[in-house]
Amino acid sequence: MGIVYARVMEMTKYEFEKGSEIAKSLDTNGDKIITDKEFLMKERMIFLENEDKKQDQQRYLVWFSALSVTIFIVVLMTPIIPVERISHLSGIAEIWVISNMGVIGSFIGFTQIAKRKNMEK
Ligand SMILES: [Ca+2]
Repeated sequence: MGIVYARVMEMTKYEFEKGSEIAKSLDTNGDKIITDKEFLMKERMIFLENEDKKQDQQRYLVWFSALSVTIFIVVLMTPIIPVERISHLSGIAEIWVISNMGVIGSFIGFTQIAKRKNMEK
C-alpha cells in the first residue's frame, strides 16, 4: 500500500525549473508549493487587469467621440468654413454626429447594464 501511494505521489509531482520567475510569481505565500487556489487567483488577477485595460480603452474611445463631435460642430460654426461648404459637408456631418452619439449612448447603456448585473450578484 505504501509503495503504491509513493508511486502515485511520484507520478503527480511536478517541478518548475530553477529560478523560474513564473513559479515565483505564482507562489504568493512563498511556501514553494503552488496550489490550485494560487494558480486560479493569478488567473483571476490577469483577467481583472485585462478587463481594467479594456474599460480604459472604451473610456478613451468615448472621450474621443465626444470631443471630436464637439470640435467638429464648433469648427463648423466659425467663419473658417464658408457657408457654401457647409451644405456640402452636411451629409458627412450628420453621419459623423449621429454615429458618435451612438458610440456614447451605447457606452452609457452598456455601463448601466453592467452595473445592474454587478448589483444583482
Ligand atoms: Ca504557495
